[in-house]
Amino acid sequence: MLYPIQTQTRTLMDLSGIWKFKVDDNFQDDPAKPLADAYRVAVPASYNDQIPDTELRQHAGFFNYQTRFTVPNTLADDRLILRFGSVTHEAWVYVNGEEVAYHKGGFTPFEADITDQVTDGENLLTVRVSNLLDYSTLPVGNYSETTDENGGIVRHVDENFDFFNYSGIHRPVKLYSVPVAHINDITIVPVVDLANQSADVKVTVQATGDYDSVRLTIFDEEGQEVANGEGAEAQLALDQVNLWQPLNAYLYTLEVALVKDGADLDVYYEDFGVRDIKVEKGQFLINGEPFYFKGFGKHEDTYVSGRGLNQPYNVLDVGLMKMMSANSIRTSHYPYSEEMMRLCDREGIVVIDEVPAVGLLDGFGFDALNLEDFQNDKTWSVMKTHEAHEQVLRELIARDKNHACVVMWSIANEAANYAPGAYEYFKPLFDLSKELDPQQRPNTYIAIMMSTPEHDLTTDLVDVICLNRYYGWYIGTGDLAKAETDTRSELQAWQEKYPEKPIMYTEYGADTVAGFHSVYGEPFSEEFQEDYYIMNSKVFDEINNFVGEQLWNFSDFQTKFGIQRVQGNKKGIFTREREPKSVVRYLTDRWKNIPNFG
Ligand code: GCB
Repeated sequence: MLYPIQTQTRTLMDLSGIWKFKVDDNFQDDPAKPLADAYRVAVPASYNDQIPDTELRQHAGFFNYQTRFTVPNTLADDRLILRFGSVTHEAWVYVNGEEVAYHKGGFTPFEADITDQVTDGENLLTVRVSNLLDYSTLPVGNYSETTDENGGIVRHVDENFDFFNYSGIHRPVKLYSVPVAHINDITIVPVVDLANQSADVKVTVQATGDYDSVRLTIFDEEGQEVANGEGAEAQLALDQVNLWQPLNAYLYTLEVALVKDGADLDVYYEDFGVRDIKVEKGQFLINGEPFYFKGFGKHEDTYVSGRGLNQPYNVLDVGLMKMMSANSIRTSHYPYSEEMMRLCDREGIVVIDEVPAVGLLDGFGFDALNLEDFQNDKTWSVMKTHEAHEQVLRELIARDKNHACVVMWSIANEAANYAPGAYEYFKPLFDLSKELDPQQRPNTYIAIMMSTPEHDLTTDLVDVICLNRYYGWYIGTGDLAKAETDTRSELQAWQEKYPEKPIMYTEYGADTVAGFHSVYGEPFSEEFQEDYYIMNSKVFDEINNFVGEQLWNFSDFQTKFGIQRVQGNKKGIFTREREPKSVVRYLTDRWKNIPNFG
């Protein structure tokens, strides 16, 4: 799916703004009529933190959003496409009362051709949204219903994960025009010849309508033409190629034109980077060199916007990462906005791209011991997520396949990979990822603490062993000496059992309340957080196949209520406002001295 842009043949209109918003649990509002008694909220953003009403913020159920738009009559000969960057988690879209789109899954884009529904003058756009989650959705939620005093249904979602269930129209709503003959999709696969500093760029174009030919032109960053070709399937050669490198990005632009009788019917521009990714002999190679991941698990989480697109925060976050010599993120625990992915391409931030497969555990909680009855774990008989899982993988790869920044797909975060049935559940998904990804990137899942070398049943599937570990925090809280021994012996065991597989940490951290200090280095203090990271770093440096450290979390973030959470998760090394905790200085010094390669 192409990102919506304006070109000489396409007009792009942004429907962001203040929309009407109203709870409608009993489906009483008519999508063809103006919403009465509605709140007003900004779109895109989560609705939750925009209205100071506790019940509404926590509400589980159905909502209606509504706005109006008009279409310039200069576009009368074109097709009109309405596109949502994401609506969390389920959406029904109506134009002038007629349903034009339905989409389930809160983190990927969808669109509809609304040419036939649009009228002259004002059009009414109504979006019905549900934020309900259950054992068939991703992420996974525990769903239940009770009745109120009038016999009405009251819905409840208890999240099977550790982030607030922000919802609403989270990403931009765009209306764009395309000519009748137009480009639908472009796939770019750069095949690099490192020795000769050249690349063959394989291009596939999908288009609709009546056209004679497809013209392809590649421009460098100075706007100079460096290659051209013709056809819906073509291979273009680049000499003296400028590689896309971590923190040193270089992007080419591919211009695709559909041509008829010598005239350009439709034109689209897709930026891409040329780089080579391989996993070999315990190393993660980018452009032939062993890469070391330094960075973060994150969330899309900011004040007021909630999980909604917040570009200034994205820009600041990337700036702070660069300030610390970090080079990578994981899009924990769902696909991030297309705008963030484009920014990472531009800034050279390496991305592990994750589907929203989080909560695949029967019995989520902070007491890891609850999950240790491996044989009787029922996760894979009670989960009904298979269909949703295939869909999110298809949609993520379709959306992100051309991004240079994406170096690996993460097929789940902290699932019950140790429980009977895990292999049977995951094997088809790993196969599907290989089938779908034109660039054949490595695949992984992110392993929870109970997935040890002894108990994990699915490690054979992954290219890189990615571990979330909380020794000294959830296990042996405060005892860093024991944590060090445990960390070392587990990492050594992984390395012994899988000598060919690279190993990295994708989470490790300790809740830290900014401004709490302790001469004893007690848990929750800034001193403890620093000691904890110093201990982990020391062990990492002893392990040969250890290819990276992505800590948890970049910044404090909002969660559901719980006695382990003080207005959210405080494992950020930055606060939610992005003020640094003391450990930022330690990590900056460390990361400045660890090269990206080597
Ligand atoms: C994890 C989860 C993450 C939580 C984190 C924590 O393992 O992957 O979503 O926020 O632990 O802080 O407990």
